[in-house]
Amino acid sequence: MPDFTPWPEQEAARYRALGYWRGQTFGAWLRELAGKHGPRVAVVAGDRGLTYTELDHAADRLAAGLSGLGLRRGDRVVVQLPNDIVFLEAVFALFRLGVLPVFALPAHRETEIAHLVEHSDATAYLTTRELEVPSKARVLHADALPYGDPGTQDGPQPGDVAFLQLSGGSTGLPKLIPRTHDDYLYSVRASAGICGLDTGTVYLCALPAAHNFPLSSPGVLGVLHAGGRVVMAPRPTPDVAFPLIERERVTVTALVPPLALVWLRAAARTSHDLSSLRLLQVGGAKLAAETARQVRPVLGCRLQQVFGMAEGLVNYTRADDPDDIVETTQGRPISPHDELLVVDPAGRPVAPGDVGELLTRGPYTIRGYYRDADPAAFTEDGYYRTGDLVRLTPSGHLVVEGRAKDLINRGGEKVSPEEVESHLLEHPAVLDAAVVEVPDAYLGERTCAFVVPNGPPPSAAEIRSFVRSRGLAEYKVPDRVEIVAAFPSTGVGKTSKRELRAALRAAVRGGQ
Ligand code: J2J
Repeated sequence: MPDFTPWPEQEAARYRALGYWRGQTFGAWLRELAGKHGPRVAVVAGDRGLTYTELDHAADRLAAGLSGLGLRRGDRVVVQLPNDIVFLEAVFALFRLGVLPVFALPAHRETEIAHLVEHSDATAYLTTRELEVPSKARVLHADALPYGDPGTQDGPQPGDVAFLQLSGGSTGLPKLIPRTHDDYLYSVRASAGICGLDTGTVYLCALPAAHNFPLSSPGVLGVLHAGGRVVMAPRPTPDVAFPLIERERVTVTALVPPLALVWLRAAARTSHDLSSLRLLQVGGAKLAAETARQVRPVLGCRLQQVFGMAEGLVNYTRADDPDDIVETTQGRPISPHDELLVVDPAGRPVAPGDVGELLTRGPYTIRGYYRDADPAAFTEDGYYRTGDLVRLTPSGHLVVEGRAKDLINRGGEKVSPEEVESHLLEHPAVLDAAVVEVPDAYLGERTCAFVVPNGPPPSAAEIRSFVRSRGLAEYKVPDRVEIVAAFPSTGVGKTSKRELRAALRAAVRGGQ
């Protein structure tokens, strides 16, 4: 079983010839950045900061220390760290060794971490004492990492997988996404260019740094590419973020739509000086046009919509797009070599402007998941089936209209109904379970678990605390629980989620 599905040689050759894949690893890239921007501050967290030179040296010394612990090229390490300097030190140290970070989120708990450790055969779990959950893996604590004397290690190749990112996953458990040095660096460089980053950029990393959006769109890595400064925010809420914007004169940040709403409300009555902000990126879930239109008047900065996915394809609205496009579309692809198809359920292209499922392939979109999990997510000719329903405007911009996949987007946090259902079915009083989304003004969508009891019905609180006790991230705990006698079924006897959603909408309208 190959760990990773390579691009066909012909495509790879083309991406190299185009200068997209430059044959550079992350380790070499950081060395080059240190050469160009050495004394500039690369990252700030709390009252600590590191220059580019210091970050480069820290990565070398930590790589040596980790090598001393026996970590070797090709190994996997689950990394679960808060937004802090150690995140960058650890990730670059692992990159230098050719050890693959598996990017867990701070919200993950023991069930998710156990799955990541097992599925990636991880040799270690690198985390902080605050975030650590019980695990069978060897634990490396962020406050006790070994820094050694740099030696020469047998590093990775640019075409190797650099790390494993997590999929939003419509199947039960998150799938792992293998991204190579070559392909990811291309998306980072191109994103930094599109977003106009330079040495004057000060980026507030408010979302969890390991997520693909704040990591690479253009995110932390894009800012380093431009010689700018990353400011790590321990939390994304205005009480933490606004003072940091004022203190560090932050120019760019990235948020999910619910946070953008919270910021807009708080900014209208803040005493903090937010005037340094030039650009607010919003992505991860659909941004309402009404919210989009408030960004400039309230925050005094430009808006950029970002529609991306850890599997690859990222779309941005551009600085020179008319306001209407920025407010009502989710942008257009990074690369002229991103290939997009909008297809009907039979896989045939829809008429221009019609809604269909988005398929994509290109220079930074994977051709298969780690160890070929879920091959059906790719077409025979290598397109990734995004599961997103979109339409293309005459200007070539994408508008996200819905989903073809069974996934709930809870304000940018992705919840797989199948995963939550599998836990609900473990409850002794549950005969059957179905999880669907409920429209929500703040999060866009919340989750509702419909439960058929097999005896005296359990209470909603009982169901929720049961899911929590299974060691799942809090955002997966159903927001609402409905006990029903039976499920409506489709013609073929499957539970009709469509009817459950309709019942919920009727209940919401009825004020229940
Ligand atoms: C509607 N749906 C969106 C948007 C993502 C940049 C930005 C976001 C992600 C991300 C990312 C959306 N409007 N603006 O990786 O680099 C939904 C789609 C998509 C899924 C991917 C990046 N932006 N989505 O959100 O891997 O359904 O990546 O397929 O977490 O989020 O989720 P994820």
